[in-house]
Amino acid sequence: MAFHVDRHEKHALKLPDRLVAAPALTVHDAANRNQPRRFELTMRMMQGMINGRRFDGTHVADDEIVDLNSVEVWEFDNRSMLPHPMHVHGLQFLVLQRSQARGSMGWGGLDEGHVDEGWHDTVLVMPGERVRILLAFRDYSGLYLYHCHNLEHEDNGMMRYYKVNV
Ligand SMILES: [Cu+2]
Repeated sequence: MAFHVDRHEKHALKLPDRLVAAPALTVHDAANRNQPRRFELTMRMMQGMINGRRFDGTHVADDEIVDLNSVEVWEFDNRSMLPHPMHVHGLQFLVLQRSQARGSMGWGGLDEGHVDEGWHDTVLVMPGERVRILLAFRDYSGLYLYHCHNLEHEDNGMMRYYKVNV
């Protein structure tokens, strides 16, 4: 494809002096800060599972229902031999903590390259690792997906809905 530019356009766009303030959120806002909602990530014959379940349309299990206007800590526990970039729809979250529950399984050192500051919509959970995140379910109720963003894994079942209840 070739582009032929035949006129010059001016624009009056300007960056704002101040960006939107990020909403303050700390682990103390979470009612379950000492008992995270847990999600075990497992693989069996390349079939991905979250808490032993595979994708099941819009069906949500009891432990996949949260309350509107609540703040929660979730923990992804990777019990498989593969990394899982876990993506949560409908919001952005903070990464609180990583721990190597079952050793680094050979990837030790890579963890120093993880950038956990700031707002995320996806967090990489390495094999044997537990990662805790902080989520605020504000503004919107309804059904939202959460899943591994590795195409082979999400297409093989490692995707579920969670529900924000009014
Ligand atoms: Cu995965």
